[in-house]
Amino acid sequence: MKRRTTARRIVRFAVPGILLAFVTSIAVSKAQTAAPAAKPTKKPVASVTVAPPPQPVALRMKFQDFVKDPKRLDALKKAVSVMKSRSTAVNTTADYRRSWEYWSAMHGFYGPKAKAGLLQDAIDDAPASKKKFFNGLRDLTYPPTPVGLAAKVWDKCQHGTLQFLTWHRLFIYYFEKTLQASAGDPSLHLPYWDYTDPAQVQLPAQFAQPTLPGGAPNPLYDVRRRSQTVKLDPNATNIDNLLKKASYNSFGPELEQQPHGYAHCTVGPDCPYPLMGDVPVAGTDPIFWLHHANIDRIFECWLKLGGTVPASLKTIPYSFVDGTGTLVTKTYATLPTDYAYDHVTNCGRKATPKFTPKVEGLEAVTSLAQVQSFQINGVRSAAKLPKLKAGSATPEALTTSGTELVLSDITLAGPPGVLYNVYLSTTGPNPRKQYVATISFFGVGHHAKHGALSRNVDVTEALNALKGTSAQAPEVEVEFEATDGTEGVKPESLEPVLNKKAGLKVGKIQLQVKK
Ligand SMILES: [Cu+2]
Repeated sequence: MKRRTTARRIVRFAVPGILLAFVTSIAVSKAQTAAPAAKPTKKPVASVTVAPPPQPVALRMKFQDFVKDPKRLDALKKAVSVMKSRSTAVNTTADYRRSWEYWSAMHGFYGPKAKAGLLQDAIDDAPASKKKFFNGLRDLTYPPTPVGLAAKVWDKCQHGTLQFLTWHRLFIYYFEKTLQASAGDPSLHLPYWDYTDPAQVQLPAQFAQPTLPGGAPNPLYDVRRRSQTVKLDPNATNIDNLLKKASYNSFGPELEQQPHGYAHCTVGPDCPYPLMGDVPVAGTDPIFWLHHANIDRIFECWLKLGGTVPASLKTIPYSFVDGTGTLVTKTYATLPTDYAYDHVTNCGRKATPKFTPKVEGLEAVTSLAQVQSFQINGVRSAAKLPKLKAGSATPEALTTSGTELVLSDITLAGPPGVLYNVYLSTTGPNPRKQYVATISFFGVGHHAKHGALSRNVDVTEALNALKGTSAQAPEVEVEFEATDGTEGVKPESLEPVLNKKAGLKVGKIQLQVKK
């Protein structure tokens, strides 16, 4: 752990590669010259333990910086291409364990023994317009040998649990090892798609072209997306409020829902449909890995602000295969780190203050207003909240951090066919509204009887904006507007894709303030 921290600190002060190499070489040469200079002792010791020289740390870069060196992009393409070509290898070989299909299966798969069940059942459940997105997929079975290996590593993605961030950190680490081995380039590190930057919300062009300039198929391309020019909504990818969350138990699930789940469903073509919108096959789209590298980077940003991982999560063993196709088992605490992200400070659009980590459940919460059992019907619904409670908490709630909108026990009987933007708005003449969140349904599944999602969004700034110069707390509504995830979509335009039988219900809508 200590070495990791030191290495990252070096990176923070010496981001340019040459300077970094220079600093590292100084560190190494100091270590080498320090040994002979040590005072001779009268009693010679049998062996001297010399600390290993610091490992050079390579960067996981923003994609737009990564591509500035065409060699890096070529290495990524080569790795993906080699891994994809191994998907047809005999399934008992090390090559198959280093294949694209095998790595996607670690996240999830379809097949007789899969959590997701059979591919055909999912196709049968899908509306006609979504069936083509299953093209090219197949049911998988566990390779018979090495005995038990695949059962240890397949179908293991953690969604909807507190292990979401820790498991995926290890998952992309060993994926990166496989990329490096496949490209024959140990300097290759996963770039990340930083859609939190409003200038980078569009699917990177390098993933959108079916063929390479020479005419060969582009390994980064896949036809099974909402579109090849899909643009995330910059409102939905703003992580400023997310980064304020001071406890892991509220940060992790919120990050998982948004931007993580939101981006899955928007690249989609929708949830739960392949590739990105469907957990069992999401890892089949090359953009999945750059998306998850970004989620892991946001996690790192939050750790740098003061966030901490609960001790109980640090020692859970997870199994993967390494770059040679050999089983490896590690925990969050024992994961070796030979990379760093290029940007892990000032990750929000506005400066985010450092915080003291908090343990969820120990903070006193005051309810300001609540509505029980609200049905989201059609493309627009609004839940009028009772007048915000008078009392000492209210003015404080609207001016300091810690006012939250909690949407708990969100349930649904089937996929809604849309996502929902959530706004806080004033009522009466000249209503004003503020965007606060997007609800999406990644991981809810094809046979969802019960979604059991919940959201907890910091709305301090939104409420302040609605309050304006008024001394009074405004009366507010919570509005739900259907969206396909992209910016500026008219909810009414989504009537044709809306599933009227989705039965989407929010068990409780509550505005609350933490003291
Ligand atoms: Cu994901």
